[in-house]
Amino acid sequence: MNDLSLTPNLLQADIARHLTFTLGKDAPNASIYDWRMALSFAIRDRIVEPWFASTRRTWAEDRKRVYYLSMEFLIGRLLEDATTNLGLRDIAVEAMAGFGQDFRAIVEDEPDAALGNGGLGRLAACFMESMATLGCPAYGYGIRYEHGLFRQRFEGGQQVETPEDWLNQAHPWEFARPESAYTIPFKGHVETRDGREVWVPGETVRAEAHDTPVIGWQGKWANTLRLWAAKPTTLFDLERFNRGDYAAAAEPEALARTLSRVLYPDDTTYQGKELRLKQEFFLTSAALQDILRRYLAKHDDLRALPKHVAIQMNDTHPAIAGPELIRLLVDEHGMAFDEALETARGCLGYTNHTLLPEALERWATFTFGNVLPRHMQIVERIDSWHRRTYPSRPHYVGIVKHHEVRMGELAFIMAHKVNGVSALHSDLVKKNLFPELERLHPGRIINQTNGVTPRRWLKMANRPLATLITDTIGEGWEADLDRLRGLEPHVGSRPFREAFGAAKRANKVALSNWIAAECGVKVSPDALFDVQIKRIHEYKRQLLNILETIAHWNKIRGNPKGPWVPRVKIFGGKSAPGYAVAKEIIHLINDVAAVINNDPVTGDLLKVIYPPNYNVSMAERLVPAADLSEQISTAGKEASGTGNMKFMMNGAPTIGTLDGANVEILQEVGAENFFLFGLTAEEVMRRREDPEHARKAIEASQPLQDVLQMIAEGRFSPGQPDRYHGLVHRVWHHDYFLVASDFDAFHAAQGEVDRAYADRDRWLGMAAMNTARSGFFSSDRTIRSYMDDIWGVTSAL
Ligand code: 26V
Repeated sequence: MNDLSLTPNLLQADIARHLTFTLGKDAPNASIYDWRMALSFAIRDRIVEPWFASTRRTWAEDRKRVYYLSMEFLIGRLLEDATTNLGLRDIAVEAMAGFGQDFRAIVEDEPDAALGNGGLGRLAACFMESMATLGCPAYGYGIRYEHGLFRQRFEGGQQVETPEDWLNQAHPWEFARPESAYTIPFKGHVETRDGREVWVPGETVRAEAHDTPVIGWQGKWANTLRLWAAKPTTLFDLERFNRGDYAAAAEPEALARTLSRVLYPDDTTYQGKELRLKQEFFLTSAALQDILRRYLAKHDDLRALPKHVAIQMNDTHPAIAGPELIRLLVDEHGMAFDEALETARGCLGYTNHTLLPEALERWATFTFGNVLPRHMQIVERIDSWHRRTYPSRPHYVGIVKHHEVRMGELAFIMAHKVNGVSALHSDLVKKNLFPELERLHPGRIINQTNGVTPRRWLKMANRPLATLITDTIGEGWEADLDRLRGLEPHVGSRPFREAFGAAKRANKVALSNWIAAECGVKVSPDALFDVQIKRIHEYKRQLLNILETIAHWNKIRGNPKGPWVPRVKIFGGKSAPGYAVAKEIIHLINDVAAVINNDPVTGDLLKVIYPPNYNVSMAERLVPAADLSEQISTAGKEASGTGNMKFMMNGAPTIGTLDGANVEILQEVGAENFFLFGLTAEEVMRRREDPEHARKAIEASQPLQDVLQMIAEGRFSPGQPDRYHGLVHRVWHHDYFLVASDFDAFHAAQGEVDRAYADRDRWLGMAAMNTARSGFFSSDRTIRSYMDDIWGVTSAL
C-alpha cells in the first residue's frame, strides 16, 4: 500500500543509513553509483513487507499459483519503476534533492537488465508487472544470464557487437538464495532396473536461485522473479590446483557456468546448438523441481497438481517441461505414465509467438537423445500415445519426424491450452501452423491479444501526458485503463488538444536535446517525429521505410521551396550478429543518414537519426516523443507487436499494415485515426504466386525505380559504389517480403500523414484519440484473460 506516512525526511534517513552502513561510504565521497545503491536499497526495503505479506497469504489460503517459464525477461531498469509503483516518486525526488542529487541522473545511472531479445522478453516483463498489480499469485522463472543482449556500436555505419556486462556492478534488486538449489542432470544413459527406467546422468550442474521481487501498482501485491544461476556440483579440483594446474582445477566450474553465461542473441533463425538445449533444460528442470518441492510441502497427492499449479510456456523454449514433468512424476514419484501425462497436461499452457518457419525449434534426435536420453524415450512415448489415442492423425503429423524433435508439436500436445498473441495471429496458428492438430483438438487453440503495462509505458515514461490525464479524468486510470475513454469528450475542446500538444512537445524537446548530445545532430522539436524501433528483420521492413525516406528526399529536392512538413526519421534496433541481410539494412540506413543529414538543400526538412544500442530505456525516451508509429511488417508475419501499443497509448497514430495487433488497434481507434496501407495477409499469399511481382511493382513505380537506381549507383556509398548491388538485386528478384509491392501504397500513406500533420488541430485530435482508445492494450486485460481462460486462477486482492 502507498505509504502515506513516509516523508522525504524519513526516506532521507533510510538513504543515509544505507550509504553509511550498507555501502560504507561517507556522503562527501559518495559517487552517483553509491547514491543510486543507497536509494535503491531504501526503496527495496519498502517492497519487502508487501512481498512477504503476499507470499504468506498465498500459503495461508493455499492458492493456485501461476508459473511463467521464459528464457527471456527483458525488464530494463527497476529503480524508477519500483518507486513509481510504490507512489514514492515525488518523495524520492525531494529526498535526493536534499542531498544535492538529481533523481533523474540517478535513475539513468542504472544499467538495463537486458535479459531478452525483443518482444517476447519484454512481454514477459510486462506480464510480471500486471500479475503483481492484479494480485495473481505468480512466479516468473528464467535464467540469470551474466551477459544480456550484446551492446551495439556503429563503425563506419556497420553494427559491431560487444558483450553486455550488467552484473559488473552490484544488482541491488535481487536476493541470492544459495539454499534454494537443485541438481540438473545431463547426458549419460538409461538403464532398466526391476522393469523401471533409470537415468544415469553423465554430467550434473547446480541451479541456484536469485529472487527479484516484482511490486504491483500501489504496492498492494508482490510476486517473485526467480532467475537460476549455474554453478558446478563439484566445486574445485584441489589436487590439480596443488599440482599447479590452475586452469584444469577450475574446469568443472567454468563448464557449469557457461550454462548461464550468455543470452542467445539470434531470434531469427533457429540453430540446433547443444548449449542452447542445455540452457532450456536447465531453466525448465530447476523450475519444475522447485514447483514440486513447493507443492509437496503442503500436499501429498500429485494427481491434484493441476488444481494448484498453472505452468505457462513462453514459446517452445521451455517445451521440455512436458517430458520433464512426466519424468519427475514417473521416475521420482512412481506415477503411472498415462496418469503423469494427463497431470502434466492439466498444468501446462503454451503460447506461440511466431509463425516464421526458420524460427521454429526442431532438435536433431541425435542431439536431443545425447543431451537428454531419458526425455528422448518419453517424447517417443508421448508421440505414440497421441497416435494411438487419435487414430485419425495423418501420418505426416507428429512430434518426432525425419530424425527431428519438433518442439511446437510437443508443446501443443502437452498443453491443455495453446494461444496466439493477436486475433489475426491466432487465426493463422489454427489455419497454417497447426491445422491438423486444431482439427483433432478443436477449442484448444485460443487467442490472447498481447498488452503492455501502462505503469511503465505511460505513467512512468511520459510524465507530462500522465499528469494531463490525471488532471482531466482524475486518478485511477493506471490500473483501469479503459477509463482513458473518459478523455474522448475532451478531445473536441481546443484547450485540451493544445494541452495534449504541449505534453507531446515537452517530450520532443527532451528528445531533441538527447539526440543533439548523443548523435551530434540538431533536430527541430516542431518537425514530425517518425519512429521505427524494433529488432532489424526483413519481415519488419525497415528497408521499405528507408527506401521511402529516399523517395521523400528526392521529392523535396525537386521543389525545395515547397510546403513540406519537416520530418525526423528515427530508427532503432539491433540485428542478430549472424543475420547478414539485416546488417546490410543497418549499413544502408546509416549511409543514407550521412548523406541526407548533410544536404544543405533539404536542411531541417529531413533528418535521419539512428542512435546505437536501442534498448528498453531508449524506448522509454523515444515512445513518448513520437508523432508517428511505424508498424509496417509484411502482413501475416508480425505475430502481434507490442511497441505498436506503447505508441498508441502515448498518442502517436500508426502508419501500418493489417498485421498482428495492428488489426485490433485499427478497430479500436477507428480508420480516421490510423494510416492504413498495403496488402492483406491473403493478398500477400496470392501476390507471391506471381514470380514477377517485384519487377512489375518496380516498373510501375517511377519513385521506386529512381531510389533503387541511386542506391545501385553508389549515391549513398560513394567510396564503394557496388556496396548495395546485392541488396538492390534482391529487391528486384527475391523480394519475399514484398517491399516493392507495398512501396507505392506506403509512399501515398506517408503523403496522407503529411497532410494530416500540417493541420495541427486535426493531428492533435487524432493523437489524443489514440491515447483515449488504447485501454484495451493494457497487459492487465491480457492477464485477466489468461487467468480466466487458461490458468483458472483468481485474484488474491
Ligand atoms: C526465437 C529463438 C529461436 C531459438 C534461439 C533463441 C530464440 C529467441 C527468440 C526467438 C523468437 C521469439 C519470437 C518473438 O519474439 N516473437 C515476438 O513476440 C512478441 C510477443 O508476443 C510479438 O509481439 C512479436 O510480434 C513477435 O515477433
